[in-house]
Amino acid sequence: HAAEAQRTDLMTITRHVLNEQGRHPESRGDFTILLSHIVLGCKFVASAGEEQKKLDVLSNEVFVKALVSSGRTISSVLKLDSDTPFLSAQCVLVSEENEEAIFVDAPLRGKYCVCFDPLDGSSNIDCGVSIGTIFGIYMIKDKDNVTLDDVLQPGTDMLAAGYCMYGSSCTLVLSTGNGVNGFTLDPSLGEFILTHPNIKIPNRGKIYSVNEGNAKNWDAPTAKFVEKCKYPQDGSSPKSLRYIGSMVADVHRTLLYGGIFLYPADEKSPNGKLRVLYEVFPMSFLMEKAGGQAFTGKQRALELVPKKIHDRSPIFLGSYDDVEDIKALYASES
Ligand code: AHM
Ligand code: MG
Repeated sequence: HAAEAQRTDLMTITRHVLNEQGRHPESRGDFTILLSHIVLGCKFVASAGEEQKKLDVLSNEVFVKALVSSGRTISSVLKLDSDTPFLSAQCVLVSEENEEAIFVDAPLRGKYCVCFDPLDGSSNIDCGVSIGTIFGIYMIKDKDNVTLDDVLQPGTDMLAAGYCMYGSSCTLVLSTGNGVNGFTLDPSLGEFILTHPNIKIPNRGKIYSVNEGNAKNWDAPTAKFVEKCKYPQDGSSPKSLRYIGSMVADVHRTLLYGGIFLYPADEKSPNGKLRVLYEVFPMSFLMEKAGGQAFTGKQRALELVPKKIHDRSPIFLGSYDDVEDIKALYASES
């Protein structure tokens, strides 16, 4: 009976977010509508694998349009009573695919900023390896004066973050600030259903994940860390190496199985490769909310304050104790 009850009591992503927002009744419909437009973009990408046009370009168009139009939906509510807290939709959009930030026209403006990578890992598209969408959501500071500073905020100010992985199944992982939950797309329902409630990353893992082809240019702490993964001196077993080269897939495995994902600085790219606003921050937010850590080699990743929307940063994220180890190596270096 219990199993039957569970099978018929479908916890969709919308229902889940509405429940979570229950504690903040003023933001209920608001955030949920914004998220449902992100979810629409994810469903589109999941179903558009056969398109002729470049999938990354197409994905970007779909997300921008879905997000801007969520503003239109809300603006009619806005006009009814501008004093209600239902000032929703997003104001500023930052996409990996757009050089400049997109400011949503004033009449459609709400209070959220969304930073996203519509299709990360796109070099993997043509061989069928998992790729994903990554997003982070902020609140604007002053509705009447929206500037780039609204997105150039430290990751600690993020309200919510998530990713959607297009793989053997389509999985959306989300945190709105308390805990991390995973939802799997049921294609026959067209709904994301809660399948991984309250994800916690193991405190230590058996896997490290890094592009070892860059080893000759690594700094000393990174080199020493990877050496220890292979030849541990404390009697523990060597770690396994897994590297897909698709951040969403590598981070997803790290979150579920534990371990550490590294995209360090190297001589050629002193800031690493990954982008702060829509790669490093959302993934760092999820890791911390799942009980792990995220470190840049200098500081807690979420405390970075980006200067430009496409800034990069080195990143080490994953199991709490594994990240402690790399922190110790950087500390002993300085
Ligand atoms: P992209 O935004 O151009 O797709 O690049 C980001 C991707 C990440 O998904 C992945 O972690 C990383 O690049 C892999 O880089 P590399 O091929 O240098 O190992
Ligand atoms: Mg990317």
